[in-house]
Amino acid sequence: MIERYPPIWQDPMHGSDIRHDWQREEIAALFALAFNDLLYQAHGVHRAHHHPSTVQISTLLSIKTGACPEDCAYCPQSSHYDTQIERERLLPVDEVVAAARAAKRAGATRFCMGAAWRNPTDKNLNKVIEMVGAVRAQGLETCATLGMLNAGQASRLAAAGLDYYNHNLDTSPEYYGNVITTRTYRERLDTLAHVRDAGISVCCGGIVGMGESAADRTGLLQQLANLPRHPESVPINLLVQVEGTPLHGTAALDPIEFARTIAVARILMPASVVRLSAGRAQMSDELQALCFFAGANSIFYGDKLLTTENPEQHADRQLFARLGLHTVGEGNAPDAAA
Ligand code: SAM
Ligand code: DTB
Ligand code: SF4
Repeated sequence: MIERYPPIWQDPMHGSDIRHDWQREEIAALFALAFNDLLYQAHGVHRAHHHPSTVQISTLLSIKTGACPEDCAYCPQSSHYDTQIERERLLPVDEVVAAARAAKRAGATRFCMGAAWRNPTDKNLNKVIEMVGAVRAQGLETCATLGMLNAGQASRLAAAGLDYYNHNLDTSPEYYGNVITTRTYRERLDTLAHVRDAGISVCCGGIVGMGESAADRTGLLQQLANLPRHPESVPINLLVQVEGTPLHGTAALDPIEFARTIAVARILMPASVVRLSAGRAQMSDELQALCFFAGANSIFYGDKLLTTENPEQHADRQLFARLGLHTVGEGNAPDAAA
């Protein structure tokens, strides 16, 4: 097995290990490696493409919360389920700018605006475009996650200067129907193609711990790695179980399997930034440290994700200090040392 996967990071042509033809069997074989072999390989790939101790941090803001018409079985914001979410209409631009400023002061380099929409209306998009301009003016990278986009909407966001668009595949094509019935996998791929064609950087990943099989985790990573271009940013979310959602009560994923998922994502998409995304509040520091070693080099930073809890900023700063991790752009932010 090890012979089949030579240490590709030793290749001086780094670009040559970027592949888009990963077969399921190959990916399953990576998952099946002895843990130490897998982590060694993943960490080698990581070092060949990224600074090993630098982590990019993004801050999320829910700009429109709850009452979403989609039925994503994991999501507290779906109107199909009875959860304790306080609905909110689209936030005014000045509130978004205030949150972006605070995120920048705290050391974030990217600000990600999320809306509980199936897709934005053109009127809503005008508002988001205003927000993108105002957030950029604060000196932050911008990201938005607004649901499905058509080609025209993606072009408008690109023209507004949006840096990243987040749209996840969530799981394997085979498991997808168990989780979402109101939008197809094909529609997700179409949105991703529009975002890519518009010249916006793609942020695309998925969720594990939803009761999917190991084969489904393999299938998700295969879909991501075999996109025409790898997403620049790959968020790997661990399901945050929210009471009232159908997935509440799902058997927890083995943390070692989670670390394996990060490691395999790193090997398949060597140059992408892999984000250790939702679920960190439920993880031990040790698991997070393992994930950073396995190739994760980005997190969501700030005490809230969209509607659920994320670790406190000071806890993350302490963890970074204990691990000797530095953040992208560190030193530019007044509060970064706090
Ligand atoms: N409504 C838009 C959409 O779904 O494309 C944008 C916002 S949506 C909340 C963004 C992503 O958050 C989802 O695709 C899903 O991957 C992730 N997410 C939502 N709820 C989650 C949960 N409970 N645990 C982990 N990830 C979650
Ligand atoms: C992503 O992959 N994870 C983020 C972001 N993209 C938008 C969202 C996580 C949401 C977790 C549940 C919540 O806080 O509502
Ligand atoms: Fe709506 Fe997005 Fe939640 Fe699905 S994940 S219910 S589309 S907010």
